[in-house]
Amino acid sequence: MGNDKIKTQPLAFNLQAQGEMQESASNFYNMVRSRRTVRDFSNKPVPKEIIENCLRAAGTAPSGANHQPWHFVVISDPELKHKIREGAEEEEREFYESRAPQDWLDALAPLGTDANKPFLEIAPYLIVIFGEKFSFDTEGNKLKNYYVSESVGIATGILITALHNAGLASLTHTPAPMKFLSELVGRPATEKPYMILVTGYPAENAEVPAITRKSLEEIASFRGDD
Ligand code: IYR
Repeated sequence: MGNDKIKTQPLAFNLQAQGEMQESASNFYNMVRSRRTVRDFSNKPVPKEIIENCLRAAGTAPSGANHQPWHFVVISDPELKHKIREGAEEEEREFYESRAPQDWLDALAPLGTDANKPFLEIAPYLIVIFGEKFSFDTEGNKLKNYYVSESVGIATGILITALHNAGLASLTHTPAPMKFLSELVGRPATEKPYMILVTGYPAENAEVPAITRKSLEEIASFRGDD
């Protein structure tokens, strides 16, 4: 079980000419740089097929030992969204009123966030993302997963990018603790809630904080002569 070396096949690699590579890199940067986290959503419906394809994209992420330790629960049911909002706001009230240290509250002040999360009911879809601490093989044996948070983080990054590319806005929402989500959406204790990705169209005239991104020089260092 599980010890056979996997068969290999030729890599299907799209080798691009240098000019084409430069254009690809620049086009992709221009596409992702226009993404902004949105907190003000429209209730305009989104075709489910778009979400499905974005999830397929997320599912291509690399993962520890290729165990693909993620699960996405896509919620459009108004009643369930209402319950998630109630659960999240309860946690958030505690966070903002007592749990958060002052430095954290100060860091959040420019974003203007508070314990009210109306977007959890307004946005057409809440994607609740879980990391699987264990998987099961085809015979039902428990398999330990590796680098779960890294793997789920990469998959979530691809999902956020895929949604943006498809013309949708998203918001990473992490009420803490998130245990209430497992019970509400009926996932087993072997899975840890990772975050809620709220998605849909932005509200008309939605505003976002006027923030900037660090420059390349600030985020990267190069060692070498080239
Ligand atoms: N989870 C809280 C607080 C919060 C924390 C961080 I770090 C943010 O970047 C934004 C919010 C909330 O959702 O309000």
